[in-house]
This record gives sequence, structure tokens and C-alpha cells, in this order.
Amino acid sequence: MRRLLLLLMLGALVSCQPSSSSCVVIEALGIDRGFRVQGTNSADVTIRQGGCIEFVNVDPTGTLHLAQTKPNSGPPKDFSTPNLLPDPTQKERVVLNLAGEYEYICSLNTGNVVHARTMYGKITVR
Ligand SMILES: [Cu+2]
Repeated sequence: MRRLLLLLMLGALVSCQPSSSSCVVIEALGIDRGFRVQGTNSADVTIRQGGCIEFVNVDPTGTLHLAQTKPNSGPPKDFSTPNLLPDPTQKERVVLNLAGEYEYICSLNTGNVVHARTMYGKITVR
């Protein structure tokens, strides 16, 4: 019963998010091409405090990716998306309420440094 209630509450929270978002979209293009802010040639972006990012995996090779704050980079708050399937309809939203610099990387797990070497960027929140 409590479990059901929790699920209902979670459902309510999720449905509160606006369906048409004005988040900045950051695409994971692949190990060789890294991340790109959609419509630009850069993996770096500046957004307003309280703004949001949506990460999406568009890697044509079908490789899994994710986005997380770089360890020990000292962002105002760490974030990590779940694994992003190579499916453009799976967008993982990160809301950044604290100003500062967020260096982010792709790393499927802490032992996987290959992705992080080429897949990285910076989100500045003002
Ligand atoms: Cu990756």
C-alpha cells in the first residue's frame, strides 16, 4: 500500500514537468566526436540559474553514454544521468539551480576512462 502511494506520488511529480521544454539539448555524438550543444559546434554552454539541460544519445554506433559531473571538479552540485540509450526520444533532464561551473564527462562507470577522455564539456550557470 505504501509502495503504491509512493509510486503515485512519483508519477505526480514527473507529470508536473512541462512537456514542451526549453532546455538546452546536449547530444552525445560518440567517443570520437564527444558532446555537442545542439545546433552549435561546442560542448560548452552558459545557462541561467534554474535552467535545464537535456542530455540525449545520438551516437550512430549504438554505444551507451551518460553525462556526469567530472569527479573532483568541485561543481556546486554533482549530477549524473542514468545510462542513455542510443535513442533520441530518451532525454535525461538536469535542472541546475545553483550558479557555478559544471564540468561534465561521459563515463559509463568509474573504470571506464576511455569515454571521459574525449567526451567532456562545461556548463556555466549564471
Ligand atoms: Cu560515452
